[in-house]
Amino acid sequence: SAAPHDEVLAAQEAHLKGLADSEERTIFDKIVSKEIPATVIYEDSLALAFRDINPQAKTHFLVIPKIRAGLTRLSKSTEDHKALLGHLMYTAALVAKQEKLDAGYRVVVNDGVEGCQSVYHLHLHVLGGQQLSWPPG
Ligand code: D5M
Repeated sequence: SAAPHDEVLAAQEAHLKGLADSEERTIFDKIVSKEIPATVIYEDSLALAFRDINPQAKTHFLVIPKIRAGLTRLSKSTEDHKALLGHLMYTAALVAKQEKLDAGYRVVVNDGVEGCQSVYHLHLHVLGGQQLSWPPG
């Protein structure tokens, strides 16, 4: 149905009003706006998926919200973000299927300094296409 989708867009707009001017854009905003190129493998009104420039597995792509909406990092999420976060997780599964990762894959969110986050625009890493090991470092 369109309703949850409209809710997410409304929440994004509300966040943007308060946050757009107070936080710097990142390289991912420039990928969304096509100012810099990326290998985009999926796109809808809320989310974009593209291949990681520095792949850590045979298949490695990122899923991001097109509008950051205050989500510099997962730990900044609020109640208002819940529908968007669900959409991103579902999109990761959808694109993993598109990428034929039928034998399994890993979804990772790095948060902050100790999580080794380098780009402060929320993104889900999806890694697969090979046997992975556990735990990560
Ligand atoms: O991961 C940030 C990820 O973003 C890292 O795996 C590299 C990737 N990256 C950075 N710049 C680009 C461009 N231009 N295209 C594609 N992928 C990119 P983090 O979790 O923040 O450490």
